[in-house]
Amino acid sequence: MTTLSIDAERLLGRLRILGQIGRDGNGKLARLAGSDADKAGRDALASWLRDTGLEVAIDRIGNIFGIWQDEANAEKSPVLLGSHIDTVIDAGIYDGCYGVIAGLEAIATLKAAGYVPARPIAVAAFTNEEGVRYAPDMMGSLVYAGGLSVEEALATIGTDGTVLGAELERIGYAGSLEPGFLKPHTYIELHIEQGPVLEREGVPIGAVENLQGISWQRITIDGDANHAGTTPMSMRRDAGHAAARVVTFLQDRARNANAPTVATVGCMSFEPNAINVIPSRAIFTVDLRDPDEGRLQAEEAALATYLNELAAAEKVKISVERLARFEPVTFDRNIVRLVEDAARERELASKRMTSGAGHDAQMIARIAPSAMIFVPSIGGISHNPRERTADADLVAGTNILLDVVTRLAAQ
Ligand code: HGY
Ligand code: MN
Ligand code: MN
Repeated sequence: MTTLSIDAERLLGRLRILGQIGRDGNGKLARLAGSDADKAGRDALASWLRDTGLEVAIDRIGNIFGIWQDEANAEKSPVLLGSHIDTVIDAGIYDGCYGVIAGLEAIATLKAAGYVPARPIAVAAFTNEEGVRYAPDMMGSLVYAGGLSVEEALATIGTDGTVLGAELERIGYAGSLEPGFLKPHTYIELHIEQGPVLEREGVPIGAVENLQGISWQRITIDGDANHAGTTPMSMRRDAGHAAARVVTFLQDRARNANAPTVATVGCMSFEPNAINVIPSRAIFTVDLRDPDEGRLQAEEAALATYLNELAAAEKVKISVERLARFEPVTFDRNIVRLVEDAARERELASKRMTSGAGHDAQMIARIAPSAMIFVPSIGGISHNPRERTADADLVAGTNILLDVVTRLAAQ
C-alpha cells in the first residue's frame, strides 16, 4: 500500500483556528470545561466532524465522538483516537487540541483515499481533561472508563461555585448517551510531549510506554487574623507563614530526592488577604507526581507527617481534601511497537518514554489496549502561551498516527 500522507495545510489550519477560539480581551487563551469558550471550541470541532462525514455523538458527561463506520464493520469495536480541547488558563494552542485535530485529519485522509477499514474508527474530545475548573483532571475519560460515576462528575462544584452538569446543559453539550457506549478495540493518543526530552535528544517521535502517578490535594490552614504591627512574632498563628513552610518543604524534598518526583503548589489564596493583617487562612493546592507508586505514596505520607508537625509548631489547624489520585499506568506493548515500526518505516527516529503529564489515554487504558505518540515541545514549554511544536513535527506525528490507526483498523 502506498504510504499515505495527511493534508498538512488542513491540519495546521484547523489547529490555528481552534487556537484563536476562547481568547479573552488580553488575547489570553482559556477554554475551561463548560465555559462559553469551551462551547465555541466544541461547536467548531463538531462542524469539522460533520464536514468529514462522521456521525457526531455526545455522551452525558459531554464527551464528543466523531464516528466513521459502515454497515460492513459497524458490529466491530472501533479504533479510538482522541484527546481533549479544553485548556488551562493562558494556554498554548497544542495541548490536547493537536491530538483531536490530528485524529480527525487521519480519518479524513483515509476516507479521501478510499480506504475501507475492517472496523470503525472514531475520534473523541474528552470533557474536562485539564481539571482546572472542576477536579479531578481527565474527568471525561475517567467517567468514560468507569472510574467515576457520571452523576458524581456532573455534580462537581467548580472553583467558581458552578456545577459541571448545569454548565454542560447551559452550553448545549449534556448528551444523552451513556459514557462507555462505544467500547474501543484500541486507543491511540497523539500529544505534544510538554517536556524537554525529545527536543534535547533531537528525536521527532516519542513512543510513550508509561505515564506517572498523580496526587492532587487542597490544603486549608487556619490560624488567627491579627494586627501586622502590634502582634509579637511569638504570639502569631500565621496561616500564611505556615503555608509558605509547606511550599519550601515540598520543593526541598523533590529537589533533593534521588528520584523523578515532582511537586507543585499552583494555587494559593489568603484570607482576609490584606497587607496589614496576619493571614487567618491559607488555601493552596499540592500536585505530586512520580512514575513509581511506592515513591508517590511515600511522598504523600511524608507530607502528611510534616503537616501534623507543622500544625503543632505553628499552633494552626490544617485540613486536607483529596482532589485526584491516579496510579502510574503502563501502555500496551504491541501498540508501542506499532508506533516504533511506523516511525522506522518513515525513517524517523523514535524514543520510548514516560509521560510526565496526565492524559486521557491513562483512563482509556483501563478499558482498552492504549498507547500514546509524542512530538517535541520547543523549549519543553507547555501550559504556557509560548507552547510550540514545529510544523514539520506536527505533520510527522500525524502521519505516524495515520500509519498506526491503519494497522489497528486492519486487525
Ligand atoms: O495535569 C495534567 O498533567 C494534565 O495536563 N491534565
Ligand atoms: Mn493534554
Ligand atoms: Mn494539559
